Amino acid sequence: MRKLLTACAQMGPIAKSERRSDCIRRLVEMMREAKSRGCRLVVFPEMALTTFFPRWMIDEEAELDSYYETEMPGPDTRALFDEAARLGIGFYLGYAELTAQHRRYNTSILVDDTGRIVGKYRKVHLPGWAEPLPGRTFQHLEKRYYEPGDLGFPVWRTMGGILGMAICNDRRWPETYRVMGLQGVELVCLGYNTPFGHLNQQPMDGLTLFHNHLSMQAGAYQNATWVVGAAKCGTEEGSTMAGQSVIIAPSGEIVAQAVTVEDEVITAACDLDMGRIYKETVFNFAIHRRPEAYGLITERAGAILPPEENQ
Ligand code: ING
Repeated sequence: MRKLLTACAQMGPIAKSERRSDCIRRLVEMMREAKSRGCRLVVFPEMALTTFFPRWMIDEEAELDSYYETEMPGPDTRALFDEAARLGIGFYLGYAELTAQHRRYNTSILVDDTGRIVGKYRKVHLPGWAEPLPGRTFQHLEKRYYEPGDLGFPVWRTMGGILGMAICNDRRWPETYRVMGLQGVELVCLGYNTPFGHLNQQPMDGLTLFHNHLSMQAGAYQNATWVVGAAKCGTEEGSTMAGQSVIIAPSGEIVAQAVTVEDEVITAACDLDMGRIYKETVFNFAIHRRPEAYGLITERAGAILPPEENQ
């Protein structure tokens, strides 16, 4: 039994005025709490260093750039890496990345318990829109401020298991987990910032929390993997975001769940061998999957309807 003691560190709101060093202090405090409970890995949210800036139309490029990291670790985040190495705990961290080529990505990294960056992931599925919608209090401009990820969905052997990463909206797409499942993933780290009222549509908006867990529980079960979902939540600059951070077993069962909308650490002893029985039976991909029947999944992006009746 390969137990990976894992923490999911939910964050409450990050104010626009909050400095990176303030966020790092909060992350370090939760990292220490995770270590005090014996954890070897802690998962932080998506965009854990700044407020969720895609809720606004930002015209000034200098202001927009101020939300991105141009180096990782950088002057502020170095303290998080140093503390992780001192404590001997690995972590997943979500942040806005600005590359030397001036490309913008919604990014996460996986750092092992020696403080080494093991892997990087860039969010593939960008929700929302590129131009501000009239009449909305809050926008959702990730398609304006980020490019789709260009790294695919890799997995890495680290901390005694096979770990993968995803970010927020990725969790709603079965392809995300399946590509990692086809690489034998055993634990998916995933941060999210999920505002209520994303579409101003009822009953959909009222089902935000249900759809949050439904997406992750389905992904976990259908790929026999642990899923650790860390929210940034609460009312941030007037926008209220979903919490209910969660640690989900390969069975699809929730084994730990946050109960506040503040900084909160939840933990579980993740047996990385728990998925084996599913991978050898119900979800034995090699003997049950029929790729020859799945062509449309990669051949087309949008649905193409069948011809009208009686044609
Ligand atoms: N946020 C949201 C998410 O996928 C959203 C966008 C909210 C989509 C509610 C659908 C419903 O959780 C990010 N950052 O992707």
